[in-house]
Amino acid sequence: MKETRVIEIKQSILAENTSQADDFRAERIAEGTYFVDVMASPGAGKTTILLALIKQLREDAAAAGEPEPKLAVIEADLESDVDALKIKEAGVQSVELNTKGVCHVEMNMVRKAYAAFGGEHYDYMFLENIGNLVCPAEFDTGAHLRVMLLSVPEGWDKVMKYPPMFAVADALIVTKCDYLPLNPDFDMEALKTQARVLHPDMPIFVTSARTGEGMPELAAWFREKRAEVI
Ligand SMILES: Nc1nc2c(ncn2[C@@H]2O[C@H](COP(=O)(O)OP(=O)(O)OP(=O)(O)O)[C@@H](O)[C@H]2O)c(=O)[nH]1
Ligand SMILES: [Mg+2]
Repeated sequence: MKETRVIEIKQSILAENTSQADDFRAERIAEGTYFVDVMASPGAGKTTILLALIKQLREDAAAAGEPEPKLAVIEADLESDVDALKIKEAGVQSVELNTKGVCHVEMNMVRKAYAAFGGEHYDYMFLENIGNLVCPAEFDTGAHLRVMLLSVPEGWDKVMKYPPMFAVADALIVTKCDYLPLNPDFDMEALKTQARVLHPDMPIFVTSARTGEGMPELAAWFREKRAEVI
């Protein structure tokens, strides 16, 4: 009988991706671009919270007498350019990254999307990752910060069911909290307890892009995290 050879492809692909991600992080720090990966399930409110955050960052800068922050967004989707157009309408540079069915974003994709900005430097560059609660966890996107959204209509128990995504996140952002009165089953305390099993110090923001609740605190936290490295 012939010998069987087992080749560990997955590990080497992930290791190569992580090494490219480390290079990308360092390059962006050197040019002053803080890169944030926004992850969540489809429809959790990624694009809407990015729009609310853009507004908040601009308002805060104006209130502090600072120049308007330079912002850019990479919009990753399986297909279409709907979200990139929404971001463009807000006057922010955006690139649509169509993965053509691939359920996560890898470094070669991030590089191509970033190159499409033509060498511009930004105060903040955001990635709206593919709407998916499983696959993006495994692929480092070169971001300095990864945040995980969970919307109130999805239910509070997702941390237990999809732990890898929450485990790689630096913060949990509960979205659509204006739906809380309509969803009495949503147990915020149980959600926080579960999140802190994975990350004892996990920052948790309770937000509504619709009402603006939690947006000033979230924007302030992004500024703080950026200031730690840039
Ligand atoms: N009530 C309420 N609705 C929201 C809020 N944020 C988003 N929505 C709505 O939720 C739906 C999905 O929001 P999106 O921002 O498109 O969600 P997404 O995660 O970007 O979706 P995909 O890119 O398709 O994965 C839209 O109808 C939004 O108007 C919120 O804070 N409150
Ligand atoms: Mg979207």
